[in-house]
Amino acid sequence: MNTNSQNTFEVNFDGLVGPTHNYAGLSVGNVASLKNAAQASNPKQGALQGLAKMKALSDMGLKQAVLPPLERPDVHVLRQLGFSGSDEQVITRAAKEAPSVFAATCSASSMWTANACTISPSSDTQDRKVHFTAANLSNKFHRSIEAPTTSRVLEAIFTNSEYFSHHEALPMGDHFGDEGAANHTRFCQSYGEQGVEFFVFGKYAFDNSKLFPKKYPARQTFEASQAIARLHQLNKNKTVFAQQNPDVIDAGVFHNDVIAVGNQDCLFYHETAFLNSDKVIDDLQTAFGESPMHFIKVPESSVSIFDAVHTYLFNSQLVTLTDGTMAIIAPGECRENANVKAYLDSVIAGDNPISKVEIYDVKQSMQNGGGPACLRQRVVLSESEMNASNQAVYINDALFGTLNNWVEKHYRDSLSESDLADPQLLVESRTALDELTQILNLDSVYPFQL
Ligand code: SUG
Repeated sequence: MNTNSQNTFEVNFDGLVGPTHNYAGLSVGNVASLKNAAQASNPKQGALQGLAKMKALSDMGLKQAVLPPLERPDVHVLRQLGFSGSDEQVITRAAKEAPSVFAATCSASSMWTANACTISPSSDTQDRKVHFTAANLSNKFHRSIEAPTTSRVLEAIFTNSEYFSHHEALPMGDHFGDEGAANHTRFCQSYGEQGVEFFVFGKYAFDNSKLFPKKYPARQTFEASQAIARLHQLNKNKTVFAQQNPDVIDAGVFHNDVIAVGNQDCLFYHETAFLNSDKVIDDLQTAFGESPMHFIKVPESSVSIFDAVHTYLFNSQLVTLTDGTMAIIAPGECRENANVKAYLDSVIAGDNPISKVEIYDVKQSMQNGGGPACLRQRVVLSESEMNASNQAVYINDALFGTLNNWVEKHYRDSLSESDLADPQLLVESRTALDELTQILNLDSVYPFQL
């Protein structure tokens, strides 16, 4: 339990890109995923790109940790679906008889740890514990199979029940579709103080009279967001719910973190992000209290929704640097678009807390619709909570070196659809993950280890 006013940090837990990272076009509503379907991927490059970003943030003096990939192909799920025999036979049969189902069980989508869960820091919760709810990700089959192992991983890192409280994923199904922190932002004065938790949802599941997107699915429901707030024992006056603008979902904004990002007292967002935008901003300021928040509203005339979706400007990380100013950690695509680049230059020059922009190449992930912010889960931890967590996952020079070598040793540098059915890929992945559980001191978290 966090009881005193000790140092409190935001720690970014980035997902390691998994050995089966591939482009299977699995995410309707996610423009990049569909556009790059069937391209060959480079899992090794993807993992190294992610690690380089982690190292860079750690070198900036920020707290950085890593979450492991999940076991793929998911033979356990394929068995549930009626494929039988040895593991090798299960894979071969599934690939032949139900190639689309098989591809879904091979996705390395757990790399986008923003979707892994929703976390509320102890300064926001009534029992003063850090609360975790694994996301059910029920809108996409390939992601709906992530939660059980994600929960085991979170429990292996945040084990001490004196500090940490874990909740099961919400019930499966569209009504309680929950995409984790991709639709959750926390505002605060300093990380250790009670903050405002901001939940953005795509539709009301139990009220068809309300607006909802017409072309693409709304993955997060109001009712799911409310359930998380209840489970995490949040103070009602410090919790704000807002509906995403259905039109932007239909333009490819499948999560709120594709159109808005917040940190401490600052919200950087596109003017079309929310329904009833003015009220949303008022609600946030009221919950935040007297001290004025910084609302950086980006007009369509400066950056169009199209450019926002294609460059992932808002899927940047907004982080507080050691000097107290903020930096935008943006994907390489933002530098390649003249409008977006010019806008970013103007943000740095403007009257706001953002002092610099750092660009990282995470193209392997971007081609599946995952930018810098998708790749990380933010965990606000006090010193004693950090000390009570598994120390082996925190990035330092030694772990960075070990993980780079581990990737070089186990990962392929090209993967196409037909490679996924190669039983040797399963053997390689399991060998890699077995070694990783030792590196990260995780015990047995994967189905093949249980
Ligand atoms: O859920 N892409 C992921 C991208 C998740 C991005 N996360 C956040 N915005 N927080 C998704 O749509 C594509 C997989 C494929 O097509 O192979 C995929 O799952």
